[in-house]
Amino acid sequence: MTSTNFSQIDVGPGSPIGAATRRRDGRDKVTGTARYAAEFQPEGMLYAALVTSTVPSGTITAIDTEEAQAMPGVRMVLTHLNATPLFPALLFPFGAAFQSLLPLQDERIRFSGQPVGLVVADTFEQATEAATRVRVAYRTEPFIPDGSHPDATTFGAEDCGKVQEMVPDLVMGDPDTALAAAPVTLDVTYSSPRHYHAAMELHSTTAHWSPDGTLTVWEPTQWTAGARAAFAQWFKLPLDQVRVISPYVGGGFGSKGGLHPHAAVTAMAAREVGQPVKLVLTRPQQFTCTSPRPATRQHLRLGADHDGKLTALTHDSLNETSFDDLYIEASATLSALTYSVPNARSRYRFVRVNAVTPGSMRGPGETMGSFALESAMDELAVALKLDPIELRLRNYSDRDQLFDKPWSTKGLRQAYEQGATAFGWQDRDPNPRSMRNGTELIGWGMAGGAFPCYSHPTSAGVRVHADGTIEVFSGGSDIGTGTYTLLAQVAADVFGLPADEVAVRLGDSAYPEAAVAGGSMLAGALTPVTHQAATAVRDELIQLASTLPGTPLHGREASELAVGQGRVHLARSPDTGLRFTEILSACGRKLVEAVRDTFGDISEQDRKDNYGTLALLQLPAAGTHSVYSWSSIFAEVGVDEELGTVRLKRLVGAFDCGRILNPTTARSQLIGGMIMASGAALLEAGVVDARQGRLANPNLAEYVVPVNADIPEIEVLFAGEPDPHSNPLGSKAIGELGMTGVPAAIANAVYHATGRRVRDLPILMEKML
Ligand code: MCN
Ligand code: MOS
Repeated sequence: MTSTNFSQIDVGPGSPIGAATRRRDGRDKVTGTARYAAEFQPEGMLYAALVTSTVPSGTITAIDTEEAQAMPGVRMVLTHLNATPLFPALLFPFGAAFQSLLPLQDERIRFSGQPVGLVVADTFEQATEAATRVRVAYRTEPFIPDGSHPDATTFGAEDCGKVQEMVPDLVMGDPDTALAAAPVTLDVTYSSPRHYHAAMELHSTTAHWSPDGTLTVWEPTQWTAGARAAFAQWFKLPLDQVRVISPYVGGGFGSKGGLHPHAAVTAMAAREVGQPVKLVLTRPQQFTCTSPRPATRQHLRLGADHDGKLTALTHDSLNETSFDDLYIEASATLSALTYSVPNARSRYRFVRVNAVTPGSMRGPGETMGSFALESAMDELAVALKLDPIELRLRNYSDRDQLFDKPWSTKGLRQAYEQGATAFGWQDRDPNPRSMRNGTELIGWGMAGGAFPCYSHPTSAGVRVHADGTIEVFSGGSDIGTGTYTLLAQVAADVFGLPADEVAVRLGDSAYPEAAVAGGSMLAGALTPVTHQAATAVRDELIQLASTLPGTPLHGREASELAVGQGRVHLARSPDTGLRFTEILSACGRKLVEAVRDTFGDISEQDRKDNYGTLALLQLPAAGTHSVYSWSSIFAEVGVDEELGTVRLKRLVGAFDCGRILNPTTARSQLIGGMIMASGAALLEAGVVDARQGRLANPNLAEYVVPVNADIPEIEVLFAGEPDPHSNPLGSKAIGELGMTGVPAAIANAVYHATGRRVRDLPILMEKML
């Protein structure tokens, strides 16, 4: 499939697609009836507690489980001494394992917090207590706590193999020569600490082996097909012997895009003990053994002429990774295409640290990359005494120069305009420290952002039952985004019904496989295929109706018939028709069903296998056009002149995301992203205890995320139009877009308020002194 060999789905004026529709799972969630993965209790279920290493590097020299084993209710203590073999699972994005670490397979310790044992007991309390009695002795070896350690060594793309193909170093023109010749230059470095997803729902695994060797796992996941593949690989099972169930996800933000080692060891325990086992990570374990956004250091050089036209740009991005794996935080990739610049280069380097393998966190790459690029653009605007929007307009790119393709649609100019108007940007005094409110210095800053629109084949099914119920079903996830609501809207469009008359079932690998709710691509992949499946069902109902003798529909051409309000009727005379229930009963059918997938011609096995990998992920410029979402962010901060406290006062975001499928859930996504990114700007930092080589604040008391009192008024504006090249419904990515540009807009506002440029996140009060 290329991004142009589809025809657009016609969305008529009153269609439920695009209508502001409240999230259908909202009530179930706030009343506690939505059942999350950890709330399933298979019969005979036991509880597990994880034992994790207390040293960052070395080997286990002895492990004493005797006391734990003798505790009441304890059924099993698994360590590397009695664990059974696990087989390697393919690593994300080629598979769904986020870490190559196979837990409890040897005595080696790579990071503090690494799983070293699992206690299984009758109750949660017994398991938790017994886990504290497992005594582990270590021989500690030298370790690299973080990238600033003198023994830390950095390395580059040359060693990156397959993963590197995903984000190659990019060069256009001759940036070094152009920089040397540029009349105005900027050479700056930005940095950011480790960021943690801090989802409300803890990671958990509930594993159940049937006597026939089938594994069922309740696991909160953004990708049931990926999770199924990873379990199948760990245990060398055929895909159809694994089922992953995850109807709701209480926040994933990337951390539940793939699986972490604790899931493997829980399933192993369930098999060994012969009963279902549930493990829920503790909050500190969630920090230390799932994969966070790594710390970054980004070096940017900009060259421009006196009018502010960029002549050169280089972006060198460094991120931490683990000793086991190479994780690329792709912060530099978009820098060479965001603005029009003839000479550009982006490049990656890495530093290995003794910490868990990092992973995707909302806007991986784009969030911190846009912090660096959009801060640098602000610094250049200051140096040139240009309005920051004006500088951006002078470098507006009308074409993807990196991949040499036209943009599909680009509403960034409109986004600047709408955002600036809503914010009141024209009243800004450009001089730092020029605006105040009592003891507070007021600052206004802006930034832009872009987010790639990926696509991936996906599938969904639609059924009409004999009782008239209409059901959409797919393995896709709703992680709080609105998938349930969207798919009801889409089916409702096809059947001419209100959206709340459609049932939607998601988050079960037994349903048709879907792409990951990741890379902000699921809505764009799943809504068109659901439309196709619903249309196929509708067409079959029409066809069946026309075969029913003795009815006014008998013998009619499909073009003479239409569907609406649960009926097939004469297109010209809507009162003359048959209910779906009547049609099914007259034909003696239990249901009419269609499943559609967008893989095209591919064998059944290849199709199944490819749902567990992102190897066929289609990049934004894969088709005839380059497809991106765009953002423009405006922030107001107040900085207390005496105390240095920074308060966020106002945020306005204007976004081009193509067709908005549901303005209510889309707005909620964008607000959520903006809030999360303001946490990165002002509050969030994983603090490394360099002496112990471990995270010093693995909890929500000391890893500070924004709460209601930190969040001001946020305004969201839509500046796009349906995109004929993104997918048949013309939507573009939203889920991560709210993150991009926000940290820079806030940092730029802080500069405007105070004259202080903070290049190291978060912007804490001590950096104001
Ligand atoms: N939408 C829309 N119109 C569009 C595109 C999307 O109305 N043109 C709305 C829909 O409500 C859709 C939602 O935005 O359900 C997100 O769609 P999309 O951009 O396709 O993103 P995904 O469905 O792939 O969701 C994943 C994305 C990612 S990658 C992260 S990380 C993230 C995010 O969504 N994590 C989240 N949003 C999150 N929201 C919540 N509540 N929790 C998370 O963990
Ligand atoms: Mo989102 S970080 O791509 O799951």
